[in-house]
Amino acid sequence: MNDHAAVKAALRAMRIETPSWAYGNSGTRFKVFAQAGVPRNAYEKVADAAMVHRLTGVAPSVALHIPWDRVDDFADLTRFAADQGIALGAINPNVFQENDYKLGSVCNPDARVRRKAIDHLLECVDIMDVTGSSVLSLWFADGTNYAGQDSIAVRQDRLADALREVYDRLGADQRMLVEYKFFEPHFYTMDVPDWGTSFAHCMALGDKAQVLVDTGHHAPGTNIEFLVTVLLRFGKLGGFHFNSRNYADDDLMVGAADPFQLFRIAHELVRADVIRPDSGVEYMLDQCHNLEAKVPALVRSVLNVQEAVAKALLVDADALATAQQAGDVLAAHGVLMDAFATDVRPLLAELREEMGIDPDPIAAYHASGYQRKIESERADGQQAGWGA
Ligand code: PSV
Ligand code: MN
Ligand code: MN
Repeated sequence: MNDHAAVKAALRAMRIETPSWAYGNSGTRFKVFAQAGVPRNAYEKVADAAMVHRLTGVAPSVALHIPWDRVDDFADLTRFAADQGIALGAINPNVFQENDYKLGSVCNPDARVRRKAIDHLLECVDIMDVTGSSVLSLWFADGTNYAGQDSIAVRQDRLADALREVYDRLGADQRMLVEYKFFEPHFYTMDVPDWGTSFAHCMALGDKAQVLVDTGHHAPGTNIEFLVTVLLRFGKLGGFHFNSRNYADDDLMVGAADPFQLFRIAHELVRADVIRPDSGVEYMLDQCHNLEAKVPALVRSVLNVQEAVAKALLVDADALATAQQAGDVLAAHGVLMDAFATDVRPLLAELREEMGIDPDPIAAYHASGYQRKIESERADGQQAGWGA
């Protein structure tokens, strides 16, 4: 696309959801370095997410993790979010942090534990009914550590049964996105280790079940843009958890480790015309900020996604098709590299001015006094949820 007005219109319409847990304290199993000013509850996480939206103009919703973000009255939290100018987005059930889940949640050999896990998933659909969320984002830590520990086959049956029960409970405008992860916390098998397993279950379930691609959940060397393209082909790409990785599930800022990979993924998304907010593909971040300040890190992450998408929108599709058809390998590759090498920051700054926001959102954050305000108002902020 060479028409800058059309590129800006597409970028203006795009929606990127931030995760509530990224605003809380996080760290590694060695140490959590608490930061001043982090939210003490779900309301303050929503307030921070609203600040990211005010600064970027393209992050109008926040994903919740239950029970990390459990509140007494979700209708009240929904109203609070609306007053702040954002909506509550995907609901992420948590079936991995209780002793009962040691041997798994929906795949656990104990029927009582499976029931408990399924009931939590169903409860999360009840919450969606109140918050108006349309996405149930499922990730299962289930798996085994040793050969023979449990039956791989029977665990798949239990998984299918649980997914079916939850699927049947979904409302007309609700979907379940099934995330996969190739290892961790288990090291012999994960019950949903890859996009193929997720895809197969989603195909068996029906149209309201789709695959969630977390960019940090693949083996090194996996070609993510390839699998994204295949999922799109079958209408099974439900959305993303964006982050970046150098080694495993690092959860670093999206676009930090490998901006070229992000661009290559964005190219396939632009080609399939699914950047639009009504495309059915959800763009969500799933990150934690262990060293850097949280709010500006989320702003930076949103900008990184925008920059990758802007470059992808600038790919000369006609020139690319001509070169591909002619079998001109270098010319085709050159078309992509030209777009990737374009400095899109002036275009994005121009877009922000047109949107009535500061062209430099990070500088605007530092000038806003927001960090000073939250540091003085909030004592003893909440840990994101892991290893608390
Ligand atoms: C698991 O690694 C994951 O990617 C899932 O999306 C969880 O919901 C999230 O991280 C937070 O732990
Ligand atoms: Mn994830
Ligand atoms: Mn993860």
